[in-house]
Amino acid sequence: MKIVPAREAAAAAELQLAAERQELFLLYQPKIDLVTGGLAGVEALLRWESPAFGLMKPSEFIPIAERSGAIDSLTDWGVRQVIRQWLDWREQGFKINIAYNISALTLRDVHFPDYLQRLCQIEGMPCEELTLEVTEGATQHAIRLLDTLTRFRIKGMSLALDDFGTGYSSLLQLRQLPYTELKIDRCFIRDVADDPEARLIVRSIIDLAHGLGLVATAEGVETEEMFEFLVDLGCDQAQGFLMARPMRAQDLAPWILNSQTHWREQCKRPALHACQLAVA
Ligand code: G
Ligand code: MN
Repeated sequence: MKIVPAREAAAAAELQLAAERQELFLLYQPKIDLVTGGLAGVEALLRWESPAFGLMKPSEFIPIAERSGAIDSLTDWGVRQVIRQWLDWREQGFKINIAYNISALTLRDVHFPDYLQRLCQIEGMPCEELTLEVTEGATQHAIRLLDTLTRFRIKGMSLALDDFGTGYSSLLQLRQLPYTELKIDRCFIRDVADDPEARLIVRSIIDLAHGLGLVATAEGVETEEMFEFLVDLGCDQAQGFLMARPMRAQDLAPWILNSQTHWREQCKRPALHACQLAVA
């Protein structure tokens, strides 16, 4: 028998039932298009609040769900919820691309893309409106994932490589796997305004993304300064607390209506840091 710490075993048992007990919910965080200032899409972020464990962080409960097998029911709940949410926004007059974080374990199943496509077709959501986010750690065995990832692309879904720059086999994966978007990890973005070396790295990642025909998205954009540097560096999209914290679905439409003019203005601004960039 596998020995697991008591907390993990208890959490795993609870997780298996979390979906049917309605303890799961999704928060949505906007991604801004840095050329137009418009909404590029949202990332759906899974949250679990249980009576026994309170609000447990995804960084804790996702690995437990992966080890216990509960991840399948979480993923199934998550993608169904995303599809329902897309349709709901569509009814309200918004067409919003939704990105969902997919576990490495789910990606081992080459039939998952077909399943997801069928769900989309039954409900009436175009596959093009869906982005799957994959983390680098998850993609260590690039070749094994090629089949599944290619199937998503054939169906028209987009594929984002999440937290780029923190893994070790990222460059090989970029060459071998059919990603459409590269999300620059927030640890590089954090220092982009203060540290010329961080800026150089971010600029190189953006160039790399563009060279490979990928959209470059900055994660963890928390200050105006970071935002301005990213605009100047030619980054395509930005996501972070500066624009919005992850929010409940019902808060997104008001957020769009309140802030779209502001972000359009921000992106129109002249490049304030052009001189600094030249000497960096
Ligand atoms: O690995 P991934 O990019 O999917 O992680 C998303 C997580 O990052 C979410 O849980 C979200 O709350 C958090 N997050 C989003 N924007 C910011 C930000 O600007 N700063 C920090 N520190 N965390 C953020
Ligand atoms: Mn993500």
